[in-house]
Amino acid sequence: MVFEKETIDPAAQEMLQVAEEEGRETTWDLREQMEPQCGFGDTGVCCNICLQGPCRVNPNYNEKGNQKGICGARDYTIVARNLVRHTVGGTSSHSGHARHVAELFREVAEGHVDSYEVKDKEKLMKVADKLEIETEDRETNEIAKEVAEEAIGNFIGFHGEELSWLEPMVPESRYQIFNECNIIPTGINDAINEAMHRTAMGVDSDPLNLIFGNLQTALADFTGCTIGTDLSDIIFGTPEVVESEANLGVLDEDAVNVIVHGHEPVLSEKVVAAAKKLEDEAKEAGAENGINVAGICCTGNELLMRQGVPLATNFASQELAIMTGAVDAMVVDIQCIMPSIQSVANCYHTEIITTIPFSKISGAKHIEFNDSTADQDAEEIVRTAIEAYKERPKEINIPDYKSKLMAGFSFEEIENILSQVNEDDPLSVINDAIDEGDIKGICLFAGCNNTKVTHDKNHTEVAKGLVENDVLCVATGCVANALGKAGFMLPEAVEEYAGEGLKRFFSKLNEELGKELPLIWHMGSCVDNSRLIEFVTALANHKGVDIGEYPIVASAPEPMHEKAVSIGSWCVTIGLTTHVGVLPQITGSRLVTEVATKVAKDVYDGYFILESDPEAAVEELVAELDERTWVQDMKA
Ligand code: MSK
Repeated sequence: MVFEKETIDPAAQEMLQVAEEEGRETTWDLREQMEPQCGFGDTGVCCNICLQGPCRVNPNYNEKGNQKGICGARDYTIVARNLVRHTVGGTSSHSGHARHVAELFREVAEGHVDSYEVKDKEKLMKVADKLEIETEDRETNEIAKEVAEEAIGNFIGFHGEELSWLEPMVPESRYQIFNECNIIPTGINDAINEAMHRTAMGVDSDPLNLIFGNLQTALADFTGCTIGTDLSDIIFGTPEVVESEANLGVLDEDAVNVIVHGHEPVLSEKVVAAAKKLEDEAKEAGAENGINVAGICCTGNELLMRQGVPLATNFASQELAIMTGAVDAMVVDIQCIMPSIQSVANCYHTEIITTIPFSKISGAKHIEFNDSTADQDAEEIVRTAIEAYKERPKEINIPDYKSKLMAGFSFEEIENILSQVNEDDPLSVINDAIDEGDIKGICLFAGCNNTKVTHDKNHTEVAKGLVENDVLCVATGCVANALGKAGFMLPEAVEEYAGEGLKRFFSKLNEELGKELPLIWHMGSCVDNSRLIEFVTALANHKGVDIGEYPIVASAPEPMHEKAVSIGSWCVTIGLTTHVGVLPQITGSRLVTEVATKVAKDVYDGYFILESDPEAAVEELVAELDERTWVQDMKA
């Protein structure tokens, strides 16, 4: 098959053929031109922090080459500092997203904007309870105001006090570990600030101290993710099971196709509403089927989870969506948007529309999106797409590939499903299945695509291996998109891929429910990894153990973004052994690598499995789940 080295997605393969025939450059061409990549950078031993750099050190002490930077920094200092700065990038991304939602929520609570509202009062009460905010005999808006102030306070810090949103999210025993290691942040912005400071030239050079600093920043990242998820649910609704479709075949030749791409639901929810409102204008422009909104990356996941909007594709294949010639506008906000999409769009009629003042692309149209004028801004965006549609050339290439999928597995929805099976003790449905051996444990799939490996291949192979070994899998981000495209988020996939134990689990569950659940549960966007922690904390508390003793692992088979580094770091800190399928840039320091892959286990129970071979990764993940169950059995 052609382009099988680049991708296993048949729609992407077909579009790569089109790209070749039309002489278009893709991210895979750019990767090829970039080879060989710098070995120093690839292993994390290039330091560019001060203006004396770049300093590149040779970590192999038996070979020739500089073993210290100009200031005397050794490999372990350089690698640890670079790691912290990756986590800072991830933390500022997630928390920037979350802070926008928090500021919008405060505006809503104070009655300053009317385009948004408190949609999910139940979730507001749940979050208020979690934060120990009084809810009895109080107006919704009073409670919302206090929750909003608490959220903003978690960003700016409470004058040395610990983050209030973090403690209730993990078991008491885990919080105690954070405390003992002195890694509880006092504010998300404080953590980012301190991490940048400690990694500046001439500050922290102790690799272990830097690694603890990394974990502190990662916990700030986790807190930001949780705030983002909680407040988005309050404003836009907590997801419930929905059915939809995924892959480029969701584009509709006879509709104005609007792709929303990036991360925040604040904009994309309004684009969906505007698209519904302006259907007739699209039809008048000649689009028989009106307006078709589809998503890429986590904006797509947010809309899929709450509205059933289809997924066009995931990170690596974003350019290929434009090359179909059927995308009239690609509306972007923040994160994971390749600058190359504008060069690709230049060859088509597609309008690339940026919306956030600090996130522009040269050559793209900028329509600023403001919370206070959200409806009007979204309508302007959709009208721009309708205008572009009128210029759409006749020849388009929409690959005939799409898969049905089910999504919407928020923790609340999972609880709701389990309570239909056991009203008094819903979590026992999962914990009993683990005790009886039907389920070996749980795996969270998270993360992106990375052109260092074949697009979507690691995702699907690790998933196949785990479900075959009776692991209950949930997924977020671009891996969720990949697994959706490949048909894993359907009930039929249980019969096709699950091991005998997992099949028994689903058959009992489905029988009690009177409906069928998909094999892998879509939990949402990158920030929604927090949903899994809420789920596993509830399960661990129910079982009376810490997360580090619970059979739970995580896997990022194709990580790309700095956000994947911060998520991986907090997963390990919270006690999840975490597989990474593309080697992170830490292997230049033996010390840092050993801490990540071995020593971390002694402190946090979780550690990193760095393994690019999917089969070997499955073996290690399954062995970890087995070990946790075995230790529990021994204790019992
Ligand atoms: S979008 S961070 S490529 S998962 Fe959240 Fe996908 Fe990774 Fe971006």
